[in-house]
Amino acid sequence: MSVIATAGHVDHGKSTLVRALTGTDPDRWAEEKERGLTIDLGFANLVLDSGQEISLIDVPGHIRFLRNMLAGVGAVDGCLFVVSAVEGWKPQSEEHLRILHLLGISHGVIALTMMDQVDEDLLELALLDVEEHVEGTFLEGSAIVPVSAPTGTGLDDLRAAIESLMANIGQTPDRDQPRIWIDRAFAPSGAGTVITGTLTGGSLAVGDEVLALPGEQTARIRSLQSHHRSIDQVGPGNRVAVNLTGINHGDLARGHVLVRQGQWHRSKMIDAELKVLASLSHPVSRRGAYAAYLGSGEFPVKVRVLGPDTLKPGDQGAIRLHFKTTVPVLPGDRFILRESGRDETIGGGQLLDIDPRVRAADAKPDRSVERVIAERGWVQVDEVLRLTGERLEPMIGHWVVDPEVLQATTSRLLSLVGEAGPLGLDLALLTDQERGLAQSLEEVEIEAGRATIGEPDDPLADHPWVAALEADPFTPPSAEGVDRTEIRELVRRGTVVEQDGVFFAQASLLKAGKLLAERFQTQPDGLTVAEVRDLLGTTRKFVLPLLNHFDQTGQTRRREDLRIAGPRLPTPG
Ligand SMILES: Nc1nc2c(ncn2[C@@H]2O[C@H](COP(=O)(O)OP(=O)(O)OP(=O)(O)O)[C@@H](O)[C@H]2O)c(=O)[nH]1
Ligand SMILES: [Mg+2]
Repeated sequence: MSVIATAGHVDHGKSTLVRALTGTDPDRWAEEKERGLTIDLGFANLVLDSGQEISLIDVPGHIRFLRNMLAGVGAVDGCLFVVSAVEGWKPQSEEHLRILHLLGISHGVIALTMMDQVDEDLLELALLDVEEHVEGTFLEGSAIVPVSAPTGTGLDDLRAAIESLMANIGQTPDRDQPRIWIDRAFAPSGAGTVITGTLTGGSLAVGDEVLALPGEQTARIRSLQSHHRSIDQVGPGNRVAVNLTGINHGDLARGHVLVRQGQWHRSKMIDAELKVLASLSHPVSRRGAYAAYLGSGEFPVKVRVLGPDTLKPGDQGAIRLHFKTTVPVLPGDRFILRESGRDETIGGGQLLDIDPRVRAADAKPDRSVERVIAERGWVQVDEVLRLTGERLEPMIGHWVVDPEVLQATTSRLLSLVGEAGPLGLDLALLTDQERGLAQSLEEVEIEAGRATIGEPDDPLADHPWVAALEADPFTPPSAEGVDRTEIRELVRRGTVVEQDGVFFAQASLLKAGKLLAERFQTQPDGLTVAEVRDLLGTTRKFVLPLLNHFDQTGQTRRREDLRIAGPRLPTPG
């Protein structure tokens, strides 16, 4: 489903056309205004021949109600542009067209109304007049359909033109980030609080909790209506009436917003692109009282031109907007800028950076997600969604990180863990980001909440020569054929011990020590070399260097021909 707004000069027949097309008379709102309803915007459903149903928003054409017109066109997919064949192109035809263009609307059909009031020649002139005025705009090439509301002439053609227009309008994107700019809030008797607006960005369902902004109040959806039918759930791109519990209708108004909790950044300062109307008679500077029109809202703002001091008519540049209240927005949202004092439309464009970090003098706003990440270093993906509308895959934990910052954090973390030594670094001392990073780095090992630099793969682990030494512990094989550097390293580490040209595995020496200790328990006065040789089942060739080693390391002591236990002898067994 889609939403289309009328546009055009006052009294050119917009409301009459809506009534003729839909059977709904926008005038009936007048009566409802007496009961506290607004009548500035009218709403009607148009059922096309295909059965497709679209919502029509009827806007006022009078310049005095331009702000209501702006509230009506903030979230529409296309326009039904109305020009009277009697009066032709008028100032509000021009202004409405400019506004629709600045809002990024790119689809429309043109109805040339009151064809019953002109002859064929005048109708032809009016048609050429319109064609000329829309040249170079998004309406160039759009269908121009002459109609007469009272006689019904042309209405079928107009419906057909709207039908083919709808075929060109894409689906409203569903980012699971619903937002409704409220255009009406009221309290029908016995029904609590009801708001209406156009839902974009995602779906809402009965029972959902919503957040009302700027009041920051939560409420629950009691029921939903679209096209006057009750529904359980509604998708983006639809006009909706939402019945809310837990909130007073007096706390809600046009320009307020319903969103889901946690999904939206609230901005007070926004960098935006501004296209200045070429028809403006003066440059745009920081002086002046401005109003920004966003969604259905009108917001007083201060404007600072970024870069040059002023923007000339027809220029496109960047500005920084300062709001008095916060607004839930995303880059890409469109706005119109008006100067309140002179009551004139200045221009408009799209929001670029909804949370600028760089001071105005240096700001070069764009919609780049990379810039948003680079300016922050580490950003949680939920925050990226709030700041850009982009849902990124997290790189580490819940975070995405700028490549340079990642490198810097990685080397800092590695040296911290390295300095902590074999005891390791307490993970509790790290930030959430560093902890996530520690877990993701191959070099870092984590055990019991502490991070250490893991041993690199040891080429000397499970060395076959050491295995051979251990297999024959007291008659070990020689070092023949073993790489000399490897031998040196194994000796340096203490895995292998060299004594008098004989190599023993450290494990073998420990074994010998334990056997000796055991024997000394029954023979404390000492053992001869021959007795030790027999105990270990070896020969003099090996037992002499072994005992020399034991003497040197204090495991045995020499007493004449005997060896007795030394202070460093291992415990038996
Ligand atoms: N004869 C004739 N009269 C029309 C036609 N369309 C509108 N009118 C009359 O023109 C007058 C203005 O029509 P509206 O529909 O109120 O005009 P509008 O564009 O909605 O005006 P605003 O909402 O104030 O901008 C009304 O008296 C209508 O009856 C038409 O096709 N033929
Ligand atoms: Mg009207």
